[in-house]
Amino acid sequence: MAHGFKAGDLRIDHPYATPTGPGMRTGAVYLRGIQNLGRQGDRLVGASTPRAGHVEIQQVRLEGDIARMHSLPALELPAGETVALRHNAADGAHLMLLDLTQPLEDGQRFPITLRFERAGEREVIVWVQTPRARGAAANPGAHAH
Ligand SMILES: [Cu+2]
Repeated sequence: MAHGFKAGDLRIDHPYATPTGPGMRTGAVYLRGIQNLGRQGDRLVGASTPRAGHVEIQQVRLEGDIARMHSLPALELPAGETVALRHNAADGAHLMLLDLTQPLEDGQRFPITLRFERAGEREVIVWVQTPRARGAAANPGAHAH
């Protein structure tokens, strides 16, 4: 099961989030992919959701053995390419939800508004789901910040 959205030339495939534990103040939203079918590049420049105080675009970078998250001003979406934001990518990007209003629970759905430089704003629905297989276990503590 998957869901998707359109915003101009962009195809936004399956926004999802992993459940958070009680008391956790941060969560992460991922996307199976953002495909840019246009002839010009676009950029994801921000996001907001009623479930969090604010949202940062973050990129994981490996520094030695340690995965650190860096805030990005924007995520490039080159023309003709698909950019994935997967929970199990070693160097992946994601949308970090800061100051969560309440824990993200398996099965919940909530809106997030994505802001693109060219395609404008688009509200999409995030599905909270426990990753299949060993996704979460393969990357323990990735969002312990
Ligand atoms: Cu993060």
